[in-house]
Amino acid sequence: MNRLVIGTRRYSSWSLRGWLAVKCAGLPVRDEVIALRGGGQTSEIHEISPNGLVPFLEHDGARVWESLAICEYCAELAPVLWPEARIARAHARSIAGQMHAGFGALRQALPMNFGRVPRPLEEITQAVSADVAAIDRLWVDTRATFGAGGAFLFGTDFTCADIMFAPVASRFTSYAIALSAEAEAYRNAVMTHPLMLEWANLAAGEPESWQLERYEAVR
Ligand SMILES: N[C@@H](CCC(=O)N[C@@H](CS)C(=O)NCC(=O)O)C(=O)O
Repeated sequence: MNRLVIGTRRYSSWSLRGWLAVKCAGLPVRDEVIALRGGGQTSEIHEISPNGLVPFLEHDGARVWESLAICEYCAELAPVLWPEARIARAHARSIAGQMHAGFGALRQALPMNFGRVPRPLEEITQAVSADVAAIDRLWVDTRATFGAGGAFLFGTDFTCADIMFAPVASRFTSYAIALSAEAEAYRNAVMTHPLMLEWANLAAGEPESWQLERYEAVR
């Protein structure tokens, strides 16, 4: 069975990463969407995915979980998903890993919500501001060093590094986060990537009954 199991598109940032990687690699897999209950309570996922979380990929006998592992799997089949040059590739892997492992304050306070009418949070903690500043700097520095000739972190190709940060671009949009001009341009490039527009469109078509108060009520 070839399938990518994902959660509610409106909220599931890790699913978005897996889905983008699979789409960029052109894997012929069917999307299976499970309505999330949040906080690891979606018991159906436990019967499918070894870590009890989405995304989960099955492709030609391979079973892959953890979004970064899915990115790596897709990049084996579509090497363009990492920059070709060794030093750029090392940087791309480092920042993708940093995103996968970090920026917890930002992820906690600004849950991804594709349906949120963009508006600022009532209050932003210092820890969140520090994450925003670090990501802004990281985007700007990466683009300045490796991004010449294109709109993405490593130029024209949309790599796994862009994929790992794509939900952050969505969060910065939904919560009207102020960025430097360069980071803002990059955020825009990500949000208008055709696959991001496709995801937004699919998210908008999800049943209203899938919406969760805990994410909708974020002030
Ligand atoms: N480290 C995992 C995180 C995956 C994760 O936390 N997925 C969330 C959805 S975004 C989930 O499955 N939640 C289960 C639930 O809400 O019940 C990855 O990179 O794939």
